[in-house]
Amino acid sequence: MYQPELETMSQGAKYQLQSDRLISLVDRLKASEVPYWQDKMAGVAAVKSIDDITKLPFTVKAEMRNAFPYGMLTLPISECNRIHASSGTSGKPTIVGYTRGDLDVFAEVNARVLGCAGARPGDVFHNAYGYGLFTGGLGLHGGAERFGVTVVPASGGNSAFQVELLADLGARGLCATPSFSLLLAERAEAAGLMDRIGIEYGILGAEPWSESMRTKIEAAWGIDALDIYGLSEIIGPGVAMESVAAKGAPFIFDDHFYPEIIDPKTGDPVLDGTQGELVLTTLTKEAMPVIRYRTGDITRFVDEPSECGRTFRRMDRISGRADDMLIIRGVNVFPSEIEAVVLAEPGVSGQWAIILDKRGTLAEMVVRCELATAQDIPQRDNIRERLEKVLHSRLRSRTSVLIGDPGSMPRSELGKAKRVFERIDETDPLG
Ligand code: DLL
Repeated sequence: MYQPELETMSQGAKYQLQSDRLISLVDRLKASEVPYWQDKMAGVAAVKSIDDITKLPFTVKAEMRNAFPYGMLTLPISECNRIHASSGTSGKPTIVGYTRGDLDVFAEVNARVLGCAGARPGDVFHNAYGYGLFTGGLGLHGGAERFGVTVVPASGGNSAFQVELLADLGARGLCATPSFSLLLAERAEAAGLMDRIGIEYGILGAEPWSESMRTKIEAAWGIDALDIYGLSEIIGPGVAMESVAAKGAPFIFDDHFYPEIIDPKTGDPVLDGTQGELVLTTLTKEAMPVIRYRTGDITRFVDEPSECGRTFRRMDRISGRADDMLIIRGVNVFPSEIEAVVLAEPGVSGQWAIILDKRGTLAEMVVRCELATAQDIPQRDNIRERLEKVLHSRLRSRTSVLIGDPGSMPRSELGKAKRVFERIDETDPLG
């Protein structure tokens, strides 16, 4: 554990720390002369404890876009040491500024991430998250240096070269998106390098993934595959992380990022254990704090103690973003739920996609995947029937499954995996 005293803090001490931090944050923001903060805090009373957080206003993504580029900074940009940006799908990205102190917290929480994964000082640690405006590469890089491992700043892409580096440099840890980690496993296998690669843990996130995907990644590499969660608007990676002893429910580092889960329609807190939208408040950010940021990510609290002794609040893995939820003939489903079904089949590989065929009046969903190996070819029809049956019972309507030959699905080397495609004419969106 990187910071045993902080990571196993008693609930009473945590409550006091969170309250003190929220009180000073609100006082600081109320005194700010920045127009965004004056508007935001107008009429907001001082808080007395963390329990008063529900009296504060929410923050939504659109406010960040409107404040482009520096409108939400509490300090002049000259007092920031770095900026990152979140990749917006439309329009301008969101710019996030970090002071020296913010970069310290960024490194600290990511050092905790390495501790959760079972890293040891002196490990060679292969970082395949993109370096640049994206927070993944530099965020884990800072955490890795702070923890005391030797970082290989591989960045994204170039999978054939990356597997050689993994073999030659002796990495014990890997961080990447789950989809890229699986692509690397495929490349390593094809290049005959598996025997020379000794990774033991993977720190995988930045995109939704399922337990079935975890099973595939762990089997392909023989590692512990662990879920890391984060978002640029809050800090980047290192908002939440699973530990080896507590797979299935990541710890939210709630001494820095205070979590709430609300009903996305009413904004009211949901009953503990019920799914809703994750809302986060940064308790310690200097340059660009956010209060009650509506992440759009859907999860629920998991209030179970963990064997590793960490006392952070825990959540379920993120099912997806509220905007990514599909409504198939009136049934709501997240792409990650489809993934869980498809990848539970040992005969299919980890590559899959959903095609929403919009050529007719009612959109049809087609699930596309591929066989894992040539030995699975005789099983193709059986696998298809099994998958269609399970999807039918989940979605209460018929779903077609198309299973291609091994290697027939397109693979992406960079960024986050795209899983949902629309088909509007005769062109196959998967090419
Ligand atoms: O993806 C930061 C990050 C880098 C996290 C490396 C983990 C590892 P953004 O590009 O701003 O930041 O995207 C944030 O990605 O709101 C979620 O919708 C999604 N996301 C991130 N991690 C997970 C995860 C980085 N473990 C957005 N599971 C978030 C599911 C995730 N979704």
